[in-house]
Amino acid sequence: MNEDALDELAGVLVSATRVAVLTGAGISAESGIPTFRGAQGLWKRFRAEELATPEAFDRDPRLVWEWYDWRRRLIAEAVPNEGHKTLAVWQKAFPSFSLITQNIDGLHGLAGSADPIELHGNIWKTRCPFEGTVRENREVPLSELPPRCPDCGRLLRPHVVWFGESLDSRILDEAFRRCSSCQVLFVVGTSAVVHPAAALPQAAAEAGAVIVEVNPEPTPLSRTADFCFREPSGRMLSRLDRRLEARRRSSARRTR
Ligand code: BJW
Repeated sequence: MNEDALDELAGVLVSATRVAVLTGAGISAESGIPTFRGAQGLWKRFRAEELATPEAFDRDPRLVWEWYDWRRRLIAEAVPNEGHKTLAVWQKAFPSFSLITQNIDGLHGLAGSADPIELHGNIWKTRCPFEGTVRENREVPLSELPPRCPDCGRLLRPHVVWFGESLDSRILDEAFRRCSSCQVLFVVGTSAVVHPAAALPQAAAEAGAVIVEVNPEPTPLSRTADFCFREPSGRMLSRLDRRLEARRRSSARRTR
């Protein structure tokens, strides 16, 4: 399945020094976490505007927190898959490696990736909207719904980015910087429709990076990607890693 393309890509990677990866919900699908769009996606069962906007939270914070509490339970039972694990290994395999994720599930960190750039926040953190304090909270299920700030007693919110909210500008600038300076950008398991994250591959392409899409389904990015692998990311990334290792071993033998 696409063996020639896999080989060609391994050849590109063997001499690459700056590699970046943008991940989306699809990379966690093989860990049992539902994606947002598509036939089985969360947005088929739930309305985004009732759960993932600041207006929804102002209207009914309890409902929004119940939804996040349910998702925290699902995520707490999940473990990183081959895709997360391969990317954690790649952190040490390239002189410069950047992992940028739209996911809030924390599975990249659990797999061993150090400091992934989390564009949309993290479900295991709460934020006091009044004081701005961000705290880790791993309680499953939450004992208080909706939870309150231990300092000021007002309602806490999940530390995530909802529709209509701006992303943290320092985090977003860093993501654009990494994408604009990499040689190869992997775009893994994202429908590539949510902005501004969806603009990152464009920035990388304009700066001359090789764009690699890993997604069983086509996306708006597919037309411009240099490589498209239509398979689950856990399988594809571990296959590519084995191919890359084989290449590295054979070039090490040749230089001995
Ligand atoms: C597999 C697989 C396997 C399956 N292996 N793959 C410019 C143009 C148009 C609109 C806008 C724009 N700028 C801003 C907007 C508005 C909006 C937006 O982009 N809307 C679009 C939907 C049209 N953006 C915003 O509001 C952003 N804010 C912002 O820009 O502020 C300034 C501003 C505001 C308003 C107007 C203008 C400017 C904020 C976006 C925040 C997104 N938040 C969410 C929820 C986070 C918290 C939570 O999880 O509860 O983030 S929404 C949801 O979508 C979540 C995800 O991170 C994000 C992206 O989804 P993702 O990861 O791509 O998942 P899916 O499900 O879409 O795709 C999964 C893919 O995996 C599929 O393709 C499958 O095929 C694949 N797959 N199995 C590999 N095994």
